[in-house]
Amino acid sequence: MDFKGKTVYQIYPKSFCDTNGDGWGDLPGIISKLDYLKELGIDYIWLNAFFPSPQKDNGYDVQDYRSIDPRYGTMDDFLQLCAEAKDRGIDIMLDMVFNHTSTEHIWFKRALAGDPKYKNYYIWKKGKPGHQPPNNWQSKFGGSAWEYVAKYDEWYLHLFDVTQADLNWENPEVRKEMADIIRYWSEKGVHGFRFDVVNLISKGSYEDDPHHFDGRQFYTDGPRVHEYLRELNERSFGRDPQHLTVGEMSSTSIENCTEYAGHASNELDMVFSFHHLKVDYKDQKKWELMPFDFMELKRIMNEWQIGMQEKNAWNALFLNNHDQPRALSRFGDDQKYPKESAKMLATLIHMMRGTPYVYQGEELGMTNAYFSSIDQYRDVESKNIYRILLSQGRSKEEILHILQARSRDNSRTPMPWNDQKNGGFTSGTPWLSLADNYEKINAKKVLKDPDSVFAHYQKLIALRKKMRIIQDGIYVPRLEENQSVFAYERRLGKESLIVINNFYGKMTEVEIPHLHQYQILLSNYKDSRAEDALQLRPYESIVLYFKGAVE
Ligand code: TEU
Ligand code: CA
Repeated sequence: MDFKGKTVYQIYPKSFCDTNGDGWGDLPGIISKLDYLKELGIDYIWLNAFFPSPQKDNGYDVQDYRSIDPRYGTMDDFLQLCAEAKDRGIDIMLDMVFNHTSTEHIWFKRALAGDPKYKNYYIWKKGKPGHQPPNNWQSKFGGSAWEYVAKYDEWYLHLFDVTQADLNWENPEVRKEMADIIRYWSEKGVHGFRFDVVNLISKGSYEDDPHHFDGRQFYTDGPRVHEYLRELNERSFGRDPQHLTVGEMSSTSIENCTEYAGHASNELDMVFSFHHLKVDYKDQKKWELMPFDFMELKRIMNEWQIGMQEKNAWNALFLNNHDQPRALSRFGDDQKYPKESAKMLATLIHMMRGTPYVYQGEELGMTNAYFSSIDQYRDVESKNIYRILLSQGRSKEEILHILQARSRDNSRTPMPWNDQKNGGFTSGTPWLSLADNYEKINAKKVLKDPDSVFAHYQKLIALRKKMRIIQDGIYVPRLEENQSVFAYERRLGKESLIVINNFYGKMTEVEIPHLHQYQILLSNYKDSRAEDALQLRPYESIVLYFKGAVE
C-alpha cells in the first residue's frame, strides 16, 4: 500500500474523551472527536491497547485479544468508529501486545491449573540453588524478570510487570494463535496493526548477563525474530493488500530494522526505534537526569535516516508517545517559547523521510504534568521506581523531581478540550488528573487561533500529502557540526527542500549557499527570510524549497 503521504495520529483511549462520566475515555468519545481529527488532516488512528485487562500496565496486560474492555465500549461501538472514521478517510490501527499476556489471561490461568498445553504457551525455567531465579535478568519495570511458582518449583519469565508473562514463541501453537487473532480483526475490517515490543519475542539463551545489566542482549532482536515476523506476515496481514504495520523495537539496531522494515523483506512496513529518545539519560539510565545532548540527538537521527534509506527501509517518525514525557518539555522550552519550540519540533519530524506519528495533545502543545505528589501518579513503572529509589536512600523530593521529567504519566494526562472543569474531558473524576495548564492549552482555544501549534500541524500534514519530495526525497544531513541547529535537505530530481531548525532560545547565524534562490514553504515566525546568511531567532524553524538545479 502506498502510505508515504500519510500521517498517523495516536490515541490513548483512556485519556482522550469520556462520554459517560466514569472518568475513562471511551470509544463513543473518540467518535465524537472524529471531525476534529479530520480537520487536523490525519489518515490513520492508532488506538493504544483497549482489550479487557486488569490494567496493571494500562491495558498492556491483555486478558482477551478478541474483545474490548467494556469500560471503553462495545464491539458495536468499535465497528461504528471504524465506519465513521472511514467516512472521513481515516483508517484504524490496533495495538497487538504479543510478547506477553496478562496473568489473568485464560491461557495463563490454565497453565497454572496444570494444563501442559497452556503451560507451554509461556516460558518456565528451574531456579538456581538457594531459591534463586534462573538468571540475573531484570524486568523493564524494576526487579527480577522471573517469578516463582511453587506448584511447579519453576519460574516464569516476565520482561515487564510480574502480571505480564512472556509468551513462548518457540511453541508453534502460540504463533498460530497470534496469526488467528490478526485475522479475526482483519475480518472486522481492520487493516492497520502496531506490534508492541515485537523485537523481544525470540529469546536466545537464558544466560546471566555478564555485565549485570538487565539481560537485554539475550532476547533483543533474538535469533528467530525475523523468521517469526515473516511467518506472521504470510499467515495474516500480508494477505491484505491494504495492510499497514509498524513494530515497536526496543533497544534495536539499524541493521535489524533494515530487515524488519525493509522494502522487500516481508516483515513489517515500518519501525519505531528509541535511541534518539535516550539522549537525556545519564549513563544510559532512565532515572538519572541530565540535559539532553543535542549533538547526540542529531547524530542518532541522521544515522537512522541514512541507515534506513540506504537499504530502502522505512522509519516511523516520532518524538512523543504514551511512554515518553512530552517532547515540548524535554527538547523545547515550554515556558518561554512554547509555541515556537512546539512548531520547531513538529517540523523537524514531519519533513523527514518516514511516516510521522502525532501523539494526542502534541498538536495542542501539551506539556509534562509536573505533578507534585506521588499520589497523583498512576503508572506501574513510576510507582515501582519510586519505591526502589526510596529504598536506595534517595529523598522524596528528589524522586518527585525525577518523575516530573521522566514518568510516562506525563504523556497520559487527559486531553483538554476546553477551559471548563477537567478540560471538558469528563464530567466525573478523571482516572488521572489533567495537567493544570489546561485553561491555557486546550483544543477549543487552538481551533480559534490561525497561528496555533494545531494550525502548524495541519500545514505539515497537508504538505506531506501534496509534495512528493517529502514522501520520496532522499535525506541529506546539513550543518552536521553546528552546535545549535538541526538542518537537513531532501532531494528529488531537480527539487530541493531544506529544513533548518534552531534548537535553542538564543539567536544564531548559519550560512547555506544559494539559499536566496529558495522560497519559504513554512516557518514558525511570520517574517522569516531566505538568505544565504541566516539570522535564526529563538527556536526558529524554516522549510525552504527550490525547483531547478542549483548552479
Ligand atoms: O513499551 C515498551 C518499552 O520498552 C517502553 O517504551 C517502556 O515504556 C519503557 O521501557 C519503560 O521504561 C511497550 C508499550 O508501549 C508500553 O506502554 C508497555 O508498558 C510495554 O510495552 C509493555 O507492554
Ligand atoms: Ca467513559
